[in-house]
Amino acid sequence: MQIALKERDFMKTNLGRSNMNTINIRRHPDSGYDAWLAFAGIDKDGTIYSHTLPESIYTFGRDPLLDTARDELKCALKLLTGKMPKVVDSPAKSGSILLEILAGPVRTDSFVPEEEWNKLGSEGYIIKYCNTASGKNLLITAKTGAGVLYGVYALLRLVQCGTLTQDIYLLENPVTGLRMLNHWDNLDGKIERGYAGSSIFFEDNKFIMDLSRIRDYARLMASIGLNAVVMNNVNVHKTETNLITSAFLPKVAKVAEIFRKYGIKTFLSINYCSTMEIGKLDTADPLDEGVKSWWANKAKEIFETIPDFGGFLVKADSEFRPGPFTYGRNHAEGANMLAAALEPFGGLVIWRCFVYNCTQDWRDRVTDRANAAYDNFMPLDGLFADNVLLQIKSGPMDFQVREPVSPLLGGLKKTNFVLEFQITQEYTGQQRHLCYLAPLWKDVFDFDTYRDGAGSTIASLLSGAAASGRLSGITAVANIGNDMNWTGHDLAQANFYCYGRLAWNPGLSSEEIAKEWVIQTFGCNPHLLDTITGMLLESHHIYESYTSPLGIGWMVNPNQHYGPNVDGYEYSAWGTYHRADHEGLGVDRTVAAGTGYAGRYNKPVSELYENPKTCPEELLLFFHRVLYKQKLKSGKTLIQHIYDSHFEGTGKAEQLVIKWSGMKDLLPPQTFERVLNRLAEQAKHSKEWCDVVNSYFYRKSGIPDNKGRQIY
Ligand code: GCW
Repeated sequence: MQIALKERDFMKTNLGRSNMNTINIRRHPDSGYDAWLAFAGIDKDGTIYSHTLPESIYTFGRDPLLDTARDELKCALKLLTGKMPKVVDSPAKSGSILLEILAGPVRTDSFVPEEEWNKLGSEGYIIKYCNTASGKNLLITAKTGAGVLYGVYALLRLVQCGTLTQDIYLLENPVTGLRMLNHWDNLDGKIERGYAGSSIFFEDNKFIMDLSRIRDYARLMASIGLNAVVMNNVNVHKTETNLITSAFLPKVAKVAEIFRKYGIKTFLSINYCSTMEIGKLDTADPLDEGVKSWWANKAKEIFETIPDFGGFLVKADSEFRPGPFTYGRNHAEGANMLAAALEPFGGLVIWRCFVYNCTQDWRDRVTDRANAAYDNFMPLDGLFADNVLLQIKSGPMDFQVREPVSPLLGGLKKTNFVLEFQITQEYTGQQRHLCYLAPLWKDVFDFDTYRDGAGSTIASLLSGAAASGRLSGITAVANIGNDMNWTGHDLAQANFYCYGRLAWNPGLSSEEIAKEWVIQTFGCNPHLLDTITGMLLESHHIYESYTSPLGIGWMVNPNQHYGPNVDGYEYSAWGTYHRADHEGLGVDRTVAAGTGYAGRYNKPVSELYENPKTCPEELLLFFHRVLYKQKLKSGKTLIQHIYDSHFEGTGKAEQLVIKWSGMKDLLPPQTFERVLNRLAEQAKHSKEWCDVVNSYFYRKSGIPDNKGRQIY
């Protein structure tokens, strides 16, 4: 089977290859539905890469996930090459792909020596060629069916990216055991902070009848290594509280069955007050015996219906959700009570740390929302049960375009944690603006917390936990909905994709992930590859430069969080202030004179942030109050930096439209139009941001732009 990768004619390949695979993938040419799993096919001319792939598949071992892996491979190879591979019952001849589960390196004919096998984790895989008595075969070995499945997707990625060579050797393990997506979906079908249509799980207070879309979603998740899902919103309202009752559990089980086929565990968000709302108790006190036994029985009922149920995600005592505080109990007491109920069945409690005072007086300059998660949870370090993980947002505020990394992540030493990102672009343009989030997330993974001395990056804390047998994880709020292309903005699929790739391996670069995604989604035309990759890589910086400056955040319209409103949250109760006046802006979070937040970090990070001279400039206004006339490292004054970055940002947003327009002939027409429309809206809207922010600060400061550009 000759693979030749080349500049693709998308219309031809997509339209020409429908309906011909065993797992019956729906084909929606030019709709974006197939995302990076289009396997759009490979034409004969214009080869930039060529490789001969085995034509048959042989499996060794028994596991439902091995069957999934084989079917995925068959289907993808058929789509890529036009030729259906044979499934054979022995690897007698050369030219097979061997998919094997190797429970132990004991087989005498094993192609994986013991020391290699020992390096494999439970979800890892090895891809290599091996010489059998009868010839050369391509091997994917893992300890589990899940490992083989991830190996198959990795192989397909290599094939498409042109990096599968005859001497390929790839041994990969994920950095952490729990790689999750959180959906903020409500049973009525609405998605809190969703920008791509309605829920794929629920509508009209019921489960959606047609589950095929969930299956296709599970494929997308598994293909990038994700293995856990929470299908309902962390804000668990009245109807959703019933998801753990017999009215809904059988349906949850049906969905869990679909996810299970792709190695994905199902979790539910629960209402902390369930004992009162659906039980008949008059308390939710975690130390009450009645409450404990209610949850123990509930856990039993759930696991009887879904034996591999993952556990509960809990938002408690946060943004008006109930929690243990009502009963004078702390978060450890609340979480441990649930953990005890789930423990006999292997279930987990994932307890969110997004706990802060959302009824703050804006006049109060002592209370600082940035301190809240740290101050609430650090005193409890070491008090949580082994099956509890604290879910910590990546920054101390709330998924702003720029924030420091949460000091709680590098503070806790004796508590399991899950790092939380937000893929859905609540504060980063709501999937109407292009904002590729990999660079932002890379900064988080690479951040050195100094928890155990230099080199204690977030990525290493995660891998260290995994190596020492402790639970750890990464999660993110999903950006998908029932829009045909999943994410509204076609290019926002790159955020879904890069999230999974980074949750598997945070060491990948933003650029290599972007390239992988572009090739698999749009093909490998060099101009297209360079241009789209370039657009993705510059997009976060562009968005940041025309929105809120130097880490201060917010400045958005209240509630919906789209569009500029500099004072939108300035006189509100949510604890998110920029404190601008006629002389300057920024929040003093130093230990010496401010809210003391900088001191929550380990040394030397705390010292770095404490001092405005060493504080990274992109976070300057987060940590310090700065006068408009003060000079930055660039030699510009703060006010001139604000003007310049906003004008530059909006100019670059206009360039994105031009860059995209130049690829009209290389892209499928509807995809081209959809993205063009979004980019045009972004360009227009970036000007709104630019003019509102610049005018605001011009009016506050009275200092004109030294380039004399129009400010209102
Ligand atoms: O940023 C806020 C969002 C809420 C969300 C909350 C959270 C689900 O605006 O919509 O609630 O974060 O993370 O719990």
